[in-house]
Amino acid sequence: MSHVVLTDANPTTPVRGACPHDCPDTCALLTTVQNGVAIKVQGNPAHPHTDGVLCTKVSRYPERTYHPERILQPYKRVGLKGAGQFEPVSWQAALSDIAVRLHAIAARNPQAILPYSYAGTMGLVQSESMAARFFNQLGASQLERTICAAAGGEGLVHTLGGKVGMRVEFFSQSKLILIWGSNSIASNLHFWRYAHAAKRQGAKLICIDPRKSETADKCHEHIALLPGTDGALALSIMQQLIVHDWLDHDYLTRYTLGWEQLKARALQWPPERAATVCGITPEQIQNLARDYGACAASAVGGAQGGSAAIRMNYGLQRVHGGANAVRLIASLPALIGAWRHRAGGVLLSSSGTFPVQKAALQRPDLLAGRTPRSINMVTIGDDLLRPASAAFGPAIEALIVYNSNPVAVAPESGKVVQGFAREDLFTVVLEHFKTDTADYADYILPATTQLEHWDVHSSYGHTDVLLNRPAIAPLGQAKPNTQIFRELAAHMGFVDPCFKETDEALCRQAYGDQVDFDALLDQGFATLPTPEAPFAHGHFPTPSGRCEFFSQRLVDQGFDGLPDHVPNHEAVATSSLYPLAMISPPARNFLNSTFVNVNSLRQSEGEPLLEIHPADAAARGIASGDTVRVFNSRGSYRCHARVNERARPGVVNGLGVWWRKLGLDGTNVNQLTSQKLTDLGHGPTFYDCLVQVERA
Ligand SMILES: Nc1nc2c(c(=O)[nH]1)N[C@H]1C(S)=C(S)[C@@H](COP(=O)(O)OP(=O)(O)OC[C@H]3O[C@@H](n4cnc5c(=O)[nH]c(N)nc54)[C@H](O)[C@@H]3O)O[C@H]1N2
Ligand SMILES: Nc1nc2c(c(=O)[nH]1)N[C@H]1C(S)=C(S)[C@@H](COP(=O)(O)OP(=O)(O)OC[C@H]3O[C@@H](n4cnc5c(=O)[nH]c(N)nc54)[C@H](O)[C@@H]3O)O[C@H]1N2
Ligand SMILES: [Mo]
Repeated sequence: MSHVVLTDANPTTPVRGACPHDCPDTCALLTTVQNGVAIKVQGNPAHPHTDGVLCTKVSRYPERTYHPERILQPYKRVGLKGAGQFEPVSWQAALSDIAVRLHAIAARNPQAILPYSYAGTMGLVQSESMAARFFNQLGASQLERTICAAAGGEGLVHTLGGKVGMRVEFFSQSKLILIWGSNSIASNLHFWRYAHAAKRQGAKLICIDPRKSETADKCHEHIALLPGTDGALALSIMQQLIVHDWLDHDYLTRYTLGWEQLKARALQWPPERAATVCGITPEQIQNLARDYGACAASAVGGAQGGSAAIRMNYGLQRVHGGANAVRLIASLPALIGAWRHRAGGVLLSSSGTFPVQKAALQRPDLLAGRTPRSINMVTIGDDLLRPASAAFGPAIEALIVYNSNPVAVAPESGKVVQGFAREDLFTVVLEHFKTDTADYADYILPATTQLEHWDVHSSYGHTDVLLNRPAIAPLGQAKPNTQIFRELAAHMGFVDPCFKETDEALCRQAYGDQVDFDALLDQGFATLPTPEAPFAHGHFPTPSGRCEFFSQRLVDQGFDGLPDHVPNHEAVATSSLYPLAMISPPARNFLNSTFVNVNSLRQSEGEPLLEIHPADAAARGIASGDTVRVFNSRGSYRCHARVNERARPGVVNGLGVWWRKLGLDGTNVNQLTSQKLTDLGHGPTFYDCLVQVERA
């Protein structure tokens, strides 16, 4: 293999890597190493999507890696659960004790053991390879990994046939771009660069978001609808396209399924009705539909039409009707034939494009016929508190957490904390830092960062595979997740040879012969061969091969076959006690709860804030800087108010996701969010949450 071993002999050759964070951009990194120390991380200029540019957060990656509070050796709890008191132990002592504890539980019922992980690293190897093998061999409960994208993913699968869509680079050629439920400048910067290029060439940009985000500031128009009303807006756009005949009839006939039924439903949504639901004006809907319809084949009098593109992001599907809203929005391009152009269509996620060899990495065959139950990560609060029952199975007795910080990020943290605080729960946390979750561990095991291990990546915002080489040796006694599970497997007596495979071997297995691994080794990235306009002639990966407005698969599962507007569980104006809707979108300088402890980034964000509209603030005697109490039936949270028009009337924005222990009273916004689920996909409803606010 053509390893570029980075030693002091070639101190100036940067090491090629990949950003591991949960972000659509999956950037190619170049790390400069001197004397074995990573001194700088930059974007790789050779990778077209990264284009040499990183976000502020990731350019601080060395500051995070060499943070004085990095966990660099195993720790064992000495104080009460959650008190955060630990003493150092050796790896040998930690792993043998953990193995003894897990053995004892597994002997009664392995399903009492639950892995809890998400996307702290998106790398295919450090997320679900050795760890998945370990838990499959054990026969532990499976985790339903739903906390981010489950509803939207289902919406795409039942409309387009998969997590597929436009190629992101072609947004630079679009004439109209709807940025829908996405604060791209904060959360998808490298998409924004394409949108901005289109803007410079005269494209119109429209942002659809309850919050006047940094991205809304830079668009030509901003439609500040109420949270969870996107489905109603999409239906009303359709109604307008129909009544004005801004349609591509040829595309509808050839390449879609269920048009007559969808048409009948959409006609029930004139702008006046939708405007009331969405909290906007009928004119805003008419104008939006006119701009979109102007790109239809019939509107421009030819078969081609103009190129209208939609960039959705997951912000709009964290509500009860999230999947239905995504179904409706993903249907729009077919109405006007936008897919005929490479610069038209919709993109929510590209992850379905990647030929990941999941079974090779995760080895479900190790289950050997056992079918353990699945636990939804969104309801971890309730599930940790559930006793054994016939329906639930055994109570959860052990929790192994890696790549996730559930005490901060899971909804209804009051319950989550109560669960983690159980003295009879055995908890192991693999981490870089003493997070809110690590505070509740019995053992904290030190994990390596992306600069210290191998990995291979797909992306959900572009279609390139990236390789990550280690730039530096593991710090202290830290080990890659894979190595920790390899060693734990040995302590458990697991003898399958797959527990001996190296990280480099796993990197090769991730794509098997679907991707030229030597090219990856040479260049650091490889572009998947995908068509420029994937659905110009239908070929949707649905059962019918058409864009499915109507889904027989959903009917078979007992759902409505057609998408509809599904109101929030907690819709505005349905509670006199809690009259305000709260959304909690990401803060620009954090990545979920990652980076909150990096001083330079925390200083940029300041402190946990609640944005509130001047009218809502005045009605409560609240001024900017006041400490406020935000509360509902699930809990109460204190922070400072920022009175401004980033918040629309009736909606407050609690930017997330802060570490609880760095907040004013040791809580964060998730003290208020609920464990209620989405319409499809069992996803979370973080942005479907009513609250009241008062001066504290
Ligand atoms: N800087 C930064 N980047 C990130 C993240 C981060 O935490 N910080 N998180 C990453 C993760 S985990 C993901 S999943 C991706 C995508 O992450 P997303 O969370 O989808 O990120 P945003 O693009 O910020 O989109 C959220 C936007 O949706 C808006 N929104 C909230 N409710 C609604 C609604 O009901 N309708 C509509 N139309 N809009 C709504 C919010 O106000 C916000 O501006 O980004 C990733 N990128
Ligand atoms: N209120 C509210 N809550 C939210 C959201 C919101 O918008 N509002 N967003 C939701 C979304 S979209 C998501 S995706 C989830 C995200 O939730 P999580 O996936 O839990 O994301 P993070 O909070 O970033 O925590 C990841 C942790 O993994 C650790 N880590 C990183 N790399 C490694 C590694 O290689 N090994 C090990 N062992 N650990 C590692 C990091 O140090 C970090 O503490 O949060 C959700 N929660
Ligand atoms: Mo996410």
